[in-house]
Amino acid sequence: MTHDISLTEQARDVLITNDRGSYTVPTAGLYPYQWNWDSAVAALGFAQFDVERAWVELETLFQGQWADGMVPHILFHKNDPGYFPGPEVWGCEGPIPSSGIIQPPIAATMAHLVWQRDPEMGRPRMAALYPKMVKWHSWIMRWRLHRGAVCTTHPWETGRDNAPDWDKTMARMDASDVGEYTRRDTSHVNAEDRPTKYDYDRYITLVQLGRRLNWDQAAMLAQSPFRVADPTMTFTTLRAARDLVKMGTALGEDTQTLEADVARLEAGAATLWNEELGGFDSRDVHSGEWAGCLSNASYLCWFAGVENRVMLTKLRSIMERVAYPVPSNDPDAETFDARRYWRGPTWAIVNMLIGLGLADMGHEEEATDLAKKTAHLIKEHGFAEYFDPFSGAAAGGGSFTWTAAVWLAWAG
Ligand code: 2M8
Repeated sequence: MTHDISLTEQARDVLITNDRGSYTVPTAGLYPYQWNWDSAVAALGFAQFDVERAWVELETLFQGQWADGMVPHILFHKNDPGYFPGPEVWGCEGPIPSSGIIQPPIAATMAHLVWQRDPEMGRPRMAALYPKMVKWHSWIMRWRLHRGAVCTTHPWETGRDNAPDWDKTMARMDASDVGEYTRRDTSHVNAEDRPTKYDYDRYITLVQLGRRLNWDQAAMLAQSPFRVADPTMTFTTLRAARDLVKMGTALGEDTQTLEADVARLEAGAATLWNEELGGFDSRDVHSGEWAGCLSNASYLCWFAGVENRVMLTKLRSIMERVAYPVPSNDPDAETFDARRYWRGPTWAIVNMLIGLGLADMGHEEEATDLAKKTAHLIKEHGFAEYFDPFSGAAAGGGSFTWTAAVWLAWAG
């Protein structure tokens, strides 16, 4: 118990150390800016001991919202040469220098949870934030749907950068004109734990294309080779729609459009079911081809309020097969790599989203088991960015905001 109390203090310290005043960086050095879904989780972490600071985090994120409603994946508040690609590569013109893509829209869900910590104090803050969250949601519904599932236009948008989900799509891309550039990530952490140069060439090529097209969604829809309907974007958007309905109802707003969105997204989620794989999968919109990947995002179905017995059986099995579930890739897959970022390692943030969903859908036993195993992982191996699912060894950056926030809000 004493041990847990000290870990809670350490987790708070991680958040406070990564706090830059009105926003939180994922970790000093490697990620010196405000990342969208990291920040949403940071808000939930702060809400456990400083609700006011939690609201500020979300408000700062939405200060970066573009006029059309898009909320960028990175806000470059203060230039830092330690990260590539920086604002000069993206060439965006939002209210705060930013990237031109999004990230999984979990901010609405996190805002809903933050509000629950102190409903009275939070009411005016929520009233001000709500229309902005609805505007971002509408932007996603307008630009990113394919058969009701939500598409990603860049691997970075899903937050699962080098997941094998994108391998086939990336293999069809030509990145020969990318030119010279210097990565910064591999000067902060072990290159073996990071995406490869092959991947990076394609990430940067897509940034260059977006910039050339002035981040115009209609032009990108017509011209980008990368458009994949995926479980991360679809399940988090569906969950956001449900939470927006709840928040809107509590605020006395008309939620009819959002309710219709829920129905469209539910139908879209069903289109991600790959019968052959027996799981929720990513699907390339251009080729119609399945990725054939069972990832940790496949298990976000419950988070989205989607029940599935086959996935539950698979979850129970993976919880037995690896010491520290849920791995970001199926350990039996050829592409599995226990250390390389989103191709195998376990991520506390995704575990929390899966666990919240399991609890909501009445799977208490699995939810508790996952929270306990995540707590054990953090106790033994610290607030790392991610972990080897078999040994638990820490990987990537240390003193990581979302791992600390997960400890405070869910696992600890
Ligand atoms: C990772 O992504 C960034 C690009 O957005 C990177 O590697 O440079 C991912 O793990 C992503 O999910 C996360 O939000 C970000 C910051 O923690 O790092």
